[in-house]
Amino acid sequence: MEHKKLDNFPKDFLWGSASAAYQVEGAWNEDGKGESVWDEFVRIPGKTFKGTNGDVAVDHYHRYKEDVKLMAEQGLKSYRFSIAWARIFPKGRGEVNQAGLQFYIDLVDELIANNIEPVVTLYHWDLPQALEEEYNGWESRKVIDDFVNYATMLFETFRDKVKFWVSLNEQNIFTAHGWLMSIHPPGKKEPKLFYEVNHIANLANAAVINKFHELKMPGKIGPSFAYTPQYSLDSNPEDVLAAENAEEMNANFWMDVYLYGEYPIVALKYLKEQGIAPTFEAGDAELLKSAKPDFLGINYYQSATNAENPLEGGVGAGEMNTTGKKGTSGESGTPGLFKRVQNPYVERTNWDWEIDPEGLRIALRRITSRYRIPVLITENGLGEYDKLENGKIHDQYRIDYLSAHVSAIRQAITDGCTVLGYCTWSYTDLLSWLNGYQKRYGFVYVDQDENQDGSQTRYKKDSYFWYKGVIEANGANN
Ligand code: BGP
Repeated sequence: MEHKKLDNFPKDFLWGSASAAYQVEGAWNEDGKGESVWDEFVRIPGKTFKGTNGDVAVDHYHRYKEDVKLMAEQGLKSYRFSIAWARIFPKGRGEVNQAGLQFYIDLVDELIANNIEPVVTLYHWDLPQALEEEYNGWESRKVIDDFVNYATMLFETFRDKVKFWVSLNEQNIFTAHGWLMSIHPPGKKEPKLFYEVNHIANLANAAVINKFHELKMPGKIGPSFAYTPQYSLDSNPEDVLAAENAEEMNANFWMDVYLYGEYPIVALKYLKEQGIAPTFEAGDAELLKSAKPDFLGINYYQSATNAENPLEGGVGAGEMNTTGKKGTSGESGTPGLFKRVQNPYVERTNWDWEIDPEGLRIALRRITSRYRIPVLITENGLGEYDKLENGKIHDQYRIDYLSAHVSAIRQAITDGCTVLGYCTWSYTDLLSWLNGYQKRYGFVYVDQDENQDGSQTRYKKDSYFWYKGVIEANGANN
């Protein structure tokens, strides 16, 4: 669809940027914080790039004022960050750790004092280790009450200050990486359990959204879904069907539950045939149906292209590129459903992520057509090597990437999509879960590396100044 004239971004559009507690805070055992599953997992040899961990990260816990000052100077309108559950409840529930809570009260106050809208993620993967030990965390339905209890505490604390809440960050990623691919905690490869865990996470998400609405919280809540729109390699009907399979299993399987309260028919039938469908207990269907998110958060990095993958002899799970050596990711797929192939029309990053701004427009369009819900883009960005030279970082490649995505959002808005805001990933450079510090995303460079002994000095990249201009012009100059 081509437009003669583009709509403007809405006046109150949230030009933002994002982070997650484990990736920026450091201070992993300070002020009474309990351990999280990530604090444990990173200590297993071979799990992360060069054994990096978030013990110190980029020291945001101690430098948050400096970071907020940088945001304010840039004119940032919103900052999305997550709260570490184990700072609030070191054992997952029970006594509140006031010192931990105070950190977030101070951060929120600092943001508000600088006219930056806080967007709070309740859960960005750092489950208290105590709950893992007590009942295997997300594998038990007990986690639902504990999650609601933790969230309620935060709702009450921040009722008048925080208007945007993200319930779960990338449920599809933390469950798949944790229980299918064994690359996130708890490091399992058990398909049946994966679908059970994911179902429990769906219930927890629904319960928290309902709680938010029951409490008549002034604001909006929704999950953040890692949406990778699926394409067909070509018009071969077998490949088109493979792309449909991928969209059903990798996208609708989550978004339908969030927004319709039901799993998609085809996906559920398939899982039943395989004997790995989630178990429904009394009340589950009603709970899922009753919860209505106010917006859908999406984290968009790339699209995926699919071809037919035969049941006999087809491609299975592949290796991810966590080294930054282009071309090292293997083929991957599910025999009988789809296999992911390279898109011949788009470039890839050094980590083999496909660069496809149009895919963001397609994502927004599909969501708008299927669900008619406003979208908050909660993550989008380019992970690349950056070079610090005489205090400067000339990251034109990042500007190109972000600029093309901003244009795609404007096109989508003109198409009729409601987009509340755009949070880039990430604000400062930070620890990439599996890729250490060499894969950088920030507007602000941080002197930190895999030896984890950097000075932590912050430097503004060229992209910092570019985004400042975009915000000033409310996207009109992009
Ligand atoms: C998303 C996560 C973020 C962040 C980002 C970049 O999946 O929500 O926490 O890590 O991806 O991914 P990576 O660090 O693997 O490059």
